[in-house]
Amino acid sequence: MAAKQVDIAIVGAGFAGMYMLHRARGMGLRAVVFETGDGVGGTWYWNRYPGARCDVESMEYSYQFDDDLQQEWSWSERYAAQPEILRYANHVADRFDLKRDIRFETRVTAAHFDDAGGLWHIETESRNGGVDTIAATHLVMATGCLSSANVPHFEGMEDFKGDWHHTGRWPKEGVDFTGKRVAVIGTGSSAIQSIPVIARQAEHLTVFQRTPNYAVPAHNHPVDPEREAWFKAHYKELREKAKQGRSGQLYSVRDLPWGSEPLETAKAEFARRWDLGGFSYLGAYVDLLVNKEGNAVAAEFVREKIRETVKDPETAELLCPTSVIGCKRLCVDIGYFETYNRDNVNLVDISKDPIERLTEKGLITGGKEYAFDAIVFATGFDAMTGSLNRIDIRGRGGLPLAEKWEAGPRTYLGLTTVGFPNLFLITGPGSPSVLTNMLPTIEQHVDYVSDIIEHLRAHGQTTIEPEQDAEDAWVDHVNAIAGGTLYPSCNSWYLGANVPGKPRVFMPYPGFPAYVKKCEEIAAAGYEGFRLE
Ligand code: NA7
Repeated sequence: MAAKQVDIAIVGAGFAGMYMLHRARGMGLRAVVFETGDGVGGTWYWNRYPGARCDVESMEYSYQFDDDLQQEWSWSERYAAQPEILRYANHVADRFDLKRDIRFETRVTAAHFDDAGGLWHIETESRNGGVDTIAATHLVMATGCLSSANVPHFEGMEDFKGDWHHTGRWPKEGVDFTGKRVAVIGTGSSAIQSIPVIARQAEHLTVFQRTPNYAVPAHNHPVDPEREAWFKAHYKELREKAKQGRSGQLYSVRDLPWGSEPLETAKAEFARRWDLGGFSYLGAYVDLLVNKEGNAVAAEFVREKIRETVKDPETAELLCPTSVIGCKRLCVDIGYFETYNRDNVNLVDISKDPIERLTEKGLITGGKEYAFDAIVFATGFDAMTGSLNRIDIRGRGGLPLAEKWEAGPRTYLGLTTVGFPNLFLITGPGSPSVLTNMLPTIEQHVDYVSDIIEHLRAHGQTTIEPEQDAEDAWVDHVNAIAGGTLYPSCNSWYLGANVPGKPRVFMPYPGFPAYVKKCEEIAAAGYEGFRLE
């Protein structure tokens, strides 16, 4: 085998890329990982903004493929903060000696499938501008669902004399806001996490809100050593139990539909779950993302909490979301609404008067100029497809992936796409991905891809590609399932609605845990819906 040819090329050294590399090595494959950053961690490498934290509980947000690993690692808080998750990623990379096969500071710019040779030809560019190529039998896109920063293209961006940063591309050395007038644009999860922290440091903070968001309290606290010991003693059962839940997490989702209890009981259940904190709030009834009436009561309960918390009634009303609760990913906050009671924080509603432009001093909205020393764009990501479409990926006959997906992504199982043989998308569009706990979902996909590769080798085959019928049916199925829920009712990044010009298609598959069973059945039937050669 030539030095510039591998069995498997992996793009991205986040949790997906790292585990894929580990599995590939275990199968004796020659593998290489390309990573733009200078370290592992993916989303946790880039999202270093103040207050960045996982919204899945730390004891569940970890790998489970190695029992020694899960036994030896200790999380310090109920919800782990970014620096700790990044330390965990590095711990894993060092423990399994992964870094020697990761080419850091190397961006994959193109990947073209050669029909005749049956190989992927991959072009990379290193930070110093060096261009390189490599051929691979299998190409795994472990590029993450939230990796491509959505930086708005405001007129006058270059005129602004202060500093601006996007939360998803935060400088490694951190940003000191002491004594500064700061603007935060956006009120999604990143903003909701960073606003309380920035407010404590900055001289003044102005938040520009286009759409308010629902947030439930994290009630974060240090991990109790006794609970940790119990959890570790029962990891196997707990991990299995989590896999039966609709989001791959342990929080309880009651098997009760809305309307099965009197309204007062329902409100008491919402209050109980509010006090528990986190995503469990939406598990009060099994159908809260289907039943409009139940959803409206759950939403009103949160609005009441906002009105109770925020002292200025006008600000409180502006902070009250009106959409379906849960159709955007529910935010888990630490003191977000309370922050608006501070003297140095104010909220500007830009729902009717969008930001017109940036200026030398700050920005203009509603005909008024606001002056700042720093602007934070908490404006989210070109989710799920952004990090794929920005690479020049071409399949059979030179077809660009971005062209095939012009009207929205089309996949079979969210893992593969017709015309792109041996290309695997870890947690790709059309898979449960972001609607679940990403770590176990990543492991399920990586294990599935590994099984496919083993199967091909065992049968003397080299190529796998989905059948057109199977892909069409899967896309229809995902749309039908999503269409039967309240998810498509608001402008979320699940739908691509946050990126101007992006096709409005519900990208994740709201079908966990049935999805895993379906994958297993397909494999057991000799990879039904795939063509293996
Ligand atoms: P989100 O959830 O996409 O939030 C982005 C926010 O930025 C949201 O409030 C947007 O308002 C706002 N936004 C986006 N573009 C603009 C422009 N041009 N002008 C004003 N406001 C804008 O991203 P996050 O990073 O907070 O969270 C992403 C996920 O990471 C989250 O769901 C968790 O899973 C972790 P909009 O709502 O579109 O009106």
